[in-house]
Amino acid sequence: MAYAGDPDVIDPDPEGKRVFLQGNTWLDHCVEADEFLIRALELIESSDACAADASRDAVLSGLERVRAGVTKRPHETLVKVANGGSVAWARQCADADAAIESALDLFERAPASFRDRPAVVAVAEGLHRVRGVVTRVAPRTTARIPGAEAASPPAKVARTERARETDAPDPKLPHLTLKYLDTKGLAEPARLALTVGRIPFEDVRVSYEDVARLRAAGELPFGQVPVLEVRDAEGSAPTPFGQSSAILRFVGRLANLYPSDPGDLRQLRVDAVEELLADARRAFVPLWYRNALPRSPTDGSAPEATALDDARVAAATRLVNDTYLPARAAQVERLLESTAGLPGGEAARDAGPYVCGDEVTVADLSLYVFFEGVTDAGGGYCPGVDATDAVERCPRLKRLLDAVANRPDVEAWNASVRERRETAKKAATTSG
Ligand SMILES: N[C@@H](CCC(=O)N[C@@H](CS)C(=O)NCC(=O)O)C(=O)O
Repeated sequence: MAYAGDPDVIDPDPEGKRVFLQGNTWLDHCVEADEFLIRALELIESSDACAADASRDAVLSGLERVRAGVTKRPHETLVKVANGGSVAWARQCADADAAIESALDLFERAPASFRDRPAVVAVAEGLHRVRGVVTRVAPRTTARIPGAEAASPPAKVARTERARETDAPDPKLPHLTLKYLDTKGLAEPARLALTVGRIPFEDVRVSYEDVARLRAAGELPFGQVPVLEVRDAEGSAPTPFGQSSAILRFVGRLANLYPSDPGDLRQLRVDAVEELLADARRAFVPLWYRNALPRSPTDGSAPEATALDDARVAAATRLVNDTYLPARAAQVERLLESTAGLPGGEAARDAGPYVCGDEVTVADLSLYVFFEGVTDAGGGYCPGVDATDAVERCPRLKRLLDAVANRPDVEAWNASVRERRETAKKAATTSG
């Protein structure tokens, strides 16, 4: 059967079995698909097993073509479809589909030692998904949905080095200003996610007096920091957004460090970590504020009626060190031992090192910030708290924390913050 009435074009879905996708959903799939293509390119380029295959170069250029024509600029291609370019578009998709098939064939022919590697299995599964959703379904995309023109795709910032080298910053990316105290605390995971994802942002450090001023000026939606101010690329007035977890998920999606595909069970792993850390932090309230309640969200004061005496603060500190934190560390270790929601199963879990196998996510950044703050590695997050021994008893957690700490982008970020502080200190000494 001819496709769209054109006898030259093969119908990519002759039996009409595949789903129609709404344009915006399709954009999301394209962004995800592009990520798999990047990983496939990197795998093939770096593997000795593929070097010997006669089709290698053709496969590489085929996959680059799929990226350039279909997945890297999905919004443009969607507009092409909407403008009536469906015949040429169908042809391009059929070509892209063939290129992906060649890549999968190359994997099939490779020795088992390569083919069975968890990373290869994951990429092959990803490429099957790209075929299933993007390159075969695309010609049937319902492109003329209201608002599809206005909806730009999520910023494409993949985590791989290749993507970072080849993708110029997206000019449509919003301008982001993240305001928080000059500590790691609740904003550091978001700062790290933006850094790892190479999303430009303004890192503004504020004092408690600044927080009070911002609160009085109505610039803190929930009366506290962190606050993320977002301006669109055209430079609109900034809109402030509060709550660290909401901010982290938002920037995590921008940075491609948060599994957000519908039905992707890894999201549950990532969110579970975030919630567990929020639970863990709640136990610090009596230690931070010497109070049963946290600071008042209306004026930042610590309520006198619920102030704690030294004996109670000491008892709370002991419980946190001896019971609460070791239990939280062990719970994270159990999550890292489990394969629930993890594509690639036990092999991916054991290869690790992250919550979602070999892909770093915001959950890993949060774990790193939290445990660095309560161990020898950094310390000082909460007075009197030390979970060094508890972490030592959790080998998978320890491996994860080391992996994040040793990432070159995280090391570079830490060094730049240290340098910024030293420069500020010197400036203060000179002027004082
Ligand atoms: N649930 C909020 C808690 C925010 C919060 O407790 N912020 C503290 C700093 S960690 C703050 O703004 N303290 C200053 C004040 O309350 O005056 C979040 O996760 O963002």
